[in-house]
Amino acid sequence: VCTKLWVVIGLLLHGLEYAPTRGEDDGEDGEDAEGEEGECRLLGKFDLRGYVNAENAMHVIGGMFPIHFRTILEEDPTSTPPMSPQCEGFNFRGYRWVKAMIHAINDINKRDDILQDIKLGYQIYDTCFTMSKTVENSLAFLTGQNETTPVFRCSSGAPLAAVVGAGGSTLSIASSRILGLYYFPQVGYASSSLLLSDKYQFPTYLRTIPSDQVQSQGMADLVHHFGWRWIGTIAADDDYGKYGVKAFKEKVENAYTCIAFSETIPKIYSRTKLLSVVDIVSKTNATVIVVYSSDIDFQPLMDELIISNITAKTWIASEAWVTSALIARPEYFPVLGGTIGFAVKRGEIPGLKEFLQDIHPSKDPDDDLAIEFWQTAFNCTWPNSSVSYNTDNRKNVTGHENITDFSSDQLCTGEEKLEDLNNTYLDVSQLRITYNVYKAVFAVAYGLDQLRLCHGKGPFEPDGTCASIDDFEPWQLMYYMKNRMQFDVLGEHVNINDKGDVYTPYDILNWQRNESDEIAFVKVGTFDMPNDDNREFHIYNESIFWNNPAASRPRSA
Ligand code: TCR
Repeated sequence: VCTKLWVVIGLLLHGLEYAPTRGEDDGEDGEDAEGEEGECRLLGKFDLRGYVNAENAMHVIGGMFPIHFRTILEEDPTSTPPMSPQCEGFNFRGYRWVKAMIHAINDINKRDDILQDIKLGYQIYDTCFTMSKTVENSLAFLTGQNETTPVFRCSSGAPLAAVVGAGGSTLSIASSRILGLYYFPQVGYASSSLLLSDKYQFPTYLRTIPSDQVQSQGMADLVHHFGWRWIGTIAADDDYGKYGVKAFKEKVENAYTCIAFSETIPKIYSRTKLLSVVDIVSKTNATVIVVYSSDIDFQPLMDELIISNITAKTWIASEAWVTSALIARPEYFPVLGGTIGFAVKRGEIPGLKEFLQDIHPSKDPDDDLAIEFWQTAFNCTWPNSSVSYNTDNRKNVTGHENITDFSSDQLCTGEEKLEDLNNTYLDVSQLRITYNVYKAVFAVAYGLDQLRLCHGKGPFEPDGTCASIDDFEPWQLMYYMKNRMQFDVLGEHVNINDKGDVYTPYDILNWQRNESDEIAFVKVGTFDMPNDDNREFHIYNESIFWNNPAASRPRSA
């Protein structure tokens, strides 16, 4: 059965779809809209990169991940029909998350205690860490269309059950506003902004990462524990940074503790703005600074802090950068050594390492991401591939320098060894968000399982029926997912409350240098908040490394 709704959404959310010029129903299948002259016109096209595998699947789970860091900004988008932007900057960590989702689905398909005889497929898209792609992805999920153009969701192929994603909070908020309209279940693995707990605005959003209420409370307890008086804060200019810092301030400020300064990191690169932040940091008397930001946004500021050689500060890291390979680099240690941060619970995922290693560009010539992975990781070009190599068009936008193209003349031989690679993709020692991805997929699977187990009398109107696993509506699955979901996965009990939130404990990590001069994340404490009224904060003072000349606990008076 087809509906007309999608056309309207397409129109509202500027130009990704066909829009009928006469505003009328244009037939049963939207497929041939382009041919039906006068009916529709082309406003643009979906251009989605990612992984789709729905073959033989009964249900499909959607996924959204930052596989690239950014889209390429076009200089003059109005001289040509709008095209969906291209992405660049391969993100090894995000790619690992994708693999974790696929691995979870494979695991579920192999088990017979959950969704026995039901095969799950996936449809995973790249958000490129941007709003426009995320909105585009969400529309593609709703309309059931990918890559090409039409408008309707028709009963062909396996229906999409739920969506896992979309990475950062600002992006999840954008997609959740669209998916929520149709009561479409969504499970987040990294978006921790407090805003997303509001079920009035985001009725169908659940997550496997705690809300930042918890983390901000932990940071405030940390500050009070050490008796620091003046604290600086730096936030990414998004719903994660701003609301995280807001909650932190509310919890930390008291008669004794004050905020020395509050700065934001611009979303669009601006050296002037970054330098003004550096200036404030260098002049302040506060020695303790909280940074609430993703690694991707924080890095440009880090580069400036290094250039200005700002040392003897103690940085408090939010979960998004505390174990990031982008930031935890030996070059940054003079500035960031001794950082104390909060990290969500770590987990082990059996078989993931092997699954990650099982990648080779010759396995599937259509797997563009595997080819791009290989090219970027080994700095070579895969023969006869059209996958562009890690170009960086950012300079072009500022208008001064030319496009930098890191294309390598060197051809990949295929003999390159993954074992030789010291790459975050293969590092399974700190599976935190990756672990959340795995749990998110299981949340969907358990929801489906609950729905399937309903026999005879069920919850649905008019007279208490069950939904059928062969043919249900997204809101029917939502019914099972929002009613305080509980399930066990990898030996852990996951408990999602009525706000869609989980409360899992945090590790408090401290950045130290190990024998081989790498950065080690040493666990120096834990923070647990099993519910809104209880909390436990433990820290082992003696094991902390303080990055100042006296190597002692700083006073921030
Ligand atoms: N919440 C952030 C995004 C984020 C993230 C991460 C991104 C978190 N942890 C780790 C990359 C890696 C926590 C948000 O926007 O809500």
